[in-house]
Amino acid sequence: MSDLPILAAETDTHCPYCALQCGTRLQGDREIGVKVQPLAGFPVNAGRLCQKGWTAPELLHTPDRLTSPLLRQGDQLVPVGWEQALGVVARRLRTLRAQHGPDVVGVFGGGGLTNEKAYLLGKFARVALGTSQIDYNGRWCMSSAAAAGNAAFGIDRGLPFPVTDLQEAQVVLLAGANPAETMPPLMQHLERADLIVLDPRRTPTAQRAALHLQPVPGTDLALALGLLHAVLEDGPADKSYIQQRTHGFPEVAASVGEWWPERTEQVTGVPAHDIRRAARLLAQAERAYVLTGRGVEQQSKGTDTAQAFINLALALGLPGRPGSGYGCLTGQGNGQGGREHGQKADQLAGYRSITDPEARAHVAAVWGIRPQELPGAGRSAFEMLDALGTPEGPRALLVFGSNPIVSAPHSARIEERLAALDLLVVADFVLSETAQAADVVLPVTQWAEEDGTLTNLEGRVLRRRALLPPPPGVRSDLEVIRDLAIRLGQPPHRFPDSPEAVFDELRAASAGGRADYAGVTYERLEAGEALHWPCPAEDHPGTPRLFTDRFAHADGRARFVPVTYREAAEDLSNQYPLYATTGRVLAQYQTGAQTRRIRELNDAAPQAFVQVHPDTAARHGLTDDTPARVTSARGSLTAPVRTDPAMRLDTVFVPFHYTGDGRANALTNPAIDPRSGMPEFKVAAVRLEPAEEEPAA
Ligand SMILES: Nc1nc2c(c(=O)[nH]1)N[C@H]1C(S)=C(S)[C@@H](COP(=O)(O)OP(=O)(O)OC[C@H]3O[C@@H](n4cnc5c(=O)[nH]c(N)nc54)[C@H](O)[C@@H]3O)O[C@H]1N2
Ligand SMILES: Nc1nc2c(c(=O)[nH]1)N[C@H]1C(S)=C(S)[C@@H](COP(=O)(O)OP(=O)(O)OC[C@H]3O[C@@H](n4cnc5c(=O)[nH]c(N)nc54)[C@H](O)[C@@H]3O)O[C@H]1N2
Ligand code: SF4
Ligand SMILES: [Mo]
Repeated sequence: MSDLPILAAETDTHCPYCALQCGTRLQGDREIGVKVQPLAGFPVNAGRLCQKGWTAPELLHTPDRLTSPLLRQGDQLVPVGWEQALGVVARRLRTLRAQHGPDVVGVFGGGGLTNEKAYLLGKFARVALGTSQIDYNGRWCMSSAAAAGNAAFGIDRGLPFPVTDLQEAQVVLLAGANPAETMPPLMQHLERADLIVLDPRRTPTAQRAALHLQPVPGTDLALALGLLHAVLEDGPADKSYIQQRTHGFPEVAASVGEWWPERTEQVTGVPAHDIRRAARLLAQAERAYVLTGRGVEQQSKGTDTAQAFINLALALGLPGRPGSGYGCLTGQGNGQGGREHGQKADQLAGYRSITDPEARAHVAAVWGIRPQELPGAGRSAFEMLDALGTPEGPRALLVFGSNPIVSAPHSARIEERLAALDLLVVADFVLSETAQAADVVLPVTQWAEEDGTLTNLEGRVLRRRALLPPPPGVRSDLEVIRDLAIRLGQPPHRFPDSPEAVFDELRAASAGGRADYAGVTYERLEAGEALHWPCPAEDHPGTPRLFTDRFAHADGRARFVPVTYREAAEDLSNQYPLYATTGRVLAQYQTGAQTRRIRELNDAAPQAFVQVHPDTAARHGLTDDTPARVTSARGSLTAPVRTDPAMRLDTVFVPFHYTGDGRANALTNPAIDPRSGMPEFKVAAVRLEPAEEEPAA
């Protein structure tokens, strides 16, 4: 036997993937294998897991697990020791910084990182590197709903209520979300409600709906304005709520005046009578929720669209009313916590603004530096990647927890920018497509090998616990960040690598901020307390439900924010006569870096496909399983056709989990939302044609 620490053969933790963070009990070890069960008594998944959760342990044994740092020599990545790898990185970073100043180094984080990692990465960027150039993949995920939520409520927590509250609802509007595939165990909480689903496709979620509205991709803002118009046709639902709890209703009511359902139908393709029916279902329900997902948010007007759905919810008097509310379904494992503690370009821990002098003074004091030493706000995710290797942009990039070669919009452009760098460093546990392009790859621990906390979609702080010791040769992200910081001249005490020590510092840094974790401790979490932030003191019970008495703006009221319709960034043309939209399937997660390595999942969803109406397919000389080429102004993909008579005639859908010929982001438009930095993942103009050759498997 080895001298590795002996760990419990049974551990309660959470799934490595999505923001539902289903509770799991793990049993076993590397020799006998690891088994997973849903954690009894954890109310979020209440005894269920999806196929990805059930098969997650296989990733712990993946044969191509990285266990040694890799260094580029020509076109090869060659195994080297940690000393050499970190020495090369530190030396090159120091030289570049001496030549070009601190902003020459960029950092790209991820919403799957634990709170501790996200916090320490943000501190590392600002303190050890002194760079303003840090952002993360959550910009492509939560940023539109976050910006709209902050404007309306003064705070951004995906769901301001526990998921189990949804069980009380009579009606739930799901705008651009497909939880039957993206969060299957959530569906049990929606069983009693009438669902209204807005989605151009008849998804498994839409199949369960009482009413399915199929808008033209990218027209949801008009649909939300039309729904509000229809609600107001019958008179606002709750005048006293609007008077006592909100500001700005008259302006918003006036702004939807021209959005008659008949006019909305012309723009969105959704029949006026369905718009009125949806409005009535919502207005007549005593308890209802409006929930948004990436379908409406991942647009170049995603923030205004989310804002319009919030305006609708406020006009119905939902936010803060028992058994009712507005929320956005957060995506990545730590999509919530990962957007609170400073890996965002404009942000410091505790959801503080990096441009607010008081916030800078508070965080600088916790970090033992002077506020003037903190850099200002940097570029948003796509803007930073787009600037790599240009005279103005970073010449080195450190990536922790993302695979942008597959996930970034307009991937050909991003590959070109990454290739123009002097130094690309990727920390990962598998050789992702982005790691394959790196100069240095650093092998790190994965979920069941590490401790930490994540914050799920309902703002509940959860403990990730290690079952297994990491394989030899592997370090945690925290250790890597600390090792690099020390090599860059930082005092060791400033970069602890014990998760609990980092969390205690995060608590202090977040204290008094919008996302206040000061009262959350490992001890309380170990004792099984359900702690939702804000939790400002150790004797504070946490806040499962926000907005019951007041919203987070200084005067306690929510804001109606008027928004105006605008079209998608790119219109259809003779050359590109169809809409392409993108999204997810049940059996793959994100860029597939993890789930394409799991046999059962890969068997279930082995490759990209082009989902299209059979008539549209036939018009282009295509039928089921024939290889199709989809081309936009930016690039093409090739994948087999999958016909679906419930598709809109003008729309094709491609999942974004695949690389090579089937990479959906070859097509996507990097036009970004001016309020949030969100790219237009959900609308591109394309043409469809038979592909000459068989697509690669
Ligand atoms: N299986 C699986 N589950 C996941 C993930 C995964 O990769 N795989 N990822 C996790 C993450 S990070 C996230 S962010 C969530 C995302 O969860 P969802 O938001 O549910 O996922 P998407 O499939 O991106 O988009 C939802 C739906 O939007 C529809 N849509 C496309 N264009 C439009 C449009 O213009 N308007 C409207 N109204 N709808 C449109 C798509 O057809 C799709 O069905 O899922 C999480 N869970
Ligand atoms: N066309 C299109 N593009 C999209 C979307 C879409 O709907 N359509 N959705 C967008 C959304 S919502 C999201 S969230 C992004 C996701 O985009 P990405 O974040 O790029 O996707 P992942 O596959 O989750 O990549 C995470 C990588 O980090 C590694 N990893 C996981 N955990 C850790 C960790 O703790 N530490 C380290 N160092 N590495 C880790 C994984 O192995 C993987 O290689 O994609 C976006 N891109
Ligand atoms: S729903 Fe999300 S958290 Fe739950 S098992 Fe599936 S992937 Fe894991
Ligand atoms: Mo996401």
